[in-house]
Amino acid sequence: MGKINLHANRFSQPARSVELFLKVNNIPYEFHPINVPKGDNRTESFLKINPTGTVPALVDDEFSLFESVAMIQYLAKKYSTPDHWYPKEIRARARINEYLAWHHFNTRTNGATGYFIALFIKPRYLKIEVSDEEVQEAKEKFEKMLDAFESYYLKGTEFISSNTMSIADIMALNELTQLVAIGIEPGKDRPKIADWYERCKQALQPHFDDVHTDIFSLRK
Ligand SMILES: N[C@@H](CCC(=O)N[C@@H](CS)C(=O)NCC(=O)O)C(=O)O
Repeated sequence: MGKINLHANRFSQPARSVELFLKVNNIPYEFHPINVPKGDNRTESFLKINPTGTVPALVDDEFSLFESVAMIQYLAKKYSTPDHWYPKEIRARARINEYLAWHHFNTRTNGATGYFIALFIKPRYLKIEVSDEEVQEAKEKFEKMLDAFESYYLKGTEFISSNTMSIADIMALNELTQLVAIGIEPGKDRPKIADWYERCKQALQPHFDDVHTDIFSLRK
């Protein structure tokens, strides 16, 4: 079996999710750095791998794939990773899929990434002025997402809709960590989320710290 090739960078939440899944499951891979600000994701060779021009992208021999969730599901099947990551039992899997479908628009776009864009990408990286109203609106959407996350997905379970850790937790953890890197604590005044965050982080060590060195450098 050849090595998996991961084209990515560690500032990207979905890219870190795939890399963490590879690491925690001891799947051999080669990391190909893609510098988005420099435009590595718009080169002809990268667009052949991923026509959408986003990171991460995965190449396994002649097979290439974009979309982080699809990659992790592919890896779980190909390497028969422990069942808890993506349970085979139909209803347990449906619960994980339910979160994964919710994730992109809620945890990510409308929640954590929206707030990260308003607090960091626009003002500090793109040097675009952001009004207080825009920040407030992004914060409210973020808090609304956390309300749902806490009251539904963590209702009575230690991990997302389950008492064992799954790929849903990895995806969510990386989105929320984007904000942790700029000093926002999603678990502040939300003990369930704080406990969940710590539980996931500990379960993924030492890999969690390893893949987060770049994004945590934003704190300095
Ligand atoms: N739904 C995609 C999202 C990928 C994505 O949006 N990646 C961002 C970095 S976090 C990116 O590559 N942005 C560069 C661009 O869109 O040009 C996934 O989960 O893989």
